[in-house]
Amino acid sequence: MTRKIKKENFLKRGYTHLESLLAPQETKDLLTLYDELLADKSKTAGLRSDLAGGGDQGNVERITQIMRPSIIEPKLLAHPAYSRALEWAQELLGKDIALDFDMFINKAPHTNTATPWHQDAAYWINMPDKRAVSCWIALDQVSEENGCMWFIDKDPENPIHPHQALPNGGALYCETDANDALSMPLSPGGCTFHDGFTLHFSRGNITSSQRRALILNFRPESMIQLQRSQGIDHTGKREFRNKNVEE
Ligand SMILES: O=C(O)CCC(=O)C(=O)O
Repeated sequence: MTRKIKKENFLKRGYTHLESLLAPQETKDLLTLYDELLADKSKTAGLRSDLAGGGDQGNVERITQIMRPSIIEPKLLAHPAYSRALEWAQELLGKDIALDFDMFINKAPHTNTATPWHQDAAYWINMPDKRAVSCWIALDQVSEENGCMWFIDKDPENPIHPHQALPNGGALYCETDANDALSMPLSPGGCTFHDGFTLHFSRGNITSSQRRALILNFRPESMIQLQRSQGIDHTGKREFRNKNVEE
């Protein structure tokens, strides 16, 4: 698939993928930084939680989320994942696109916990410029068995669904018909790109290894500034912030 077709797919369906954003050695280098933070609960405290809910109550983390890991480990920002994903994000949405935030999401072995269907825009304030793209980079081989991403084609008639939060500060979720959802297995270093309004989900990890992903979220620089002026820097607690989109 050419770059042009990937862009057309992204704009029409709300998602696309690359077999290889990163070379094998680049993926290994990134994993070294990733694993250090994943193992360090004290360094990541405050930015770390369980998307499944309940991680801060002494339970085993099932879906570990670390927000803004590059605040703790600035070396991440120099990794080619960031510059290459930005180049793609600008190609998909325009030259004014910049990095808003990064995050790690890991599904630990045998935790069998799905990330429920949701739209990322539900987490964000309602912004006048709605362009946004998340680059989800696989650091392991990802399959339906360990939690690869699934997508539903974007519906321009129904931009945002009502969302609710899982108990104990867990992920946001919404009701949807997932019959036409498509799974996106990837090799390490491959990635998907999805729009902020695209419905997505991943199954639980039923394998004996980790399912590690780095996620980079991009949007117009002016919208990043708007969020920061309202104190939104993606380090705080999860909330359904975009209730007014349909009004
Ligand atoms: O990694 C996952 O399971 C979910 C990722 C996700 O929801 C996202 O990147 O927006």
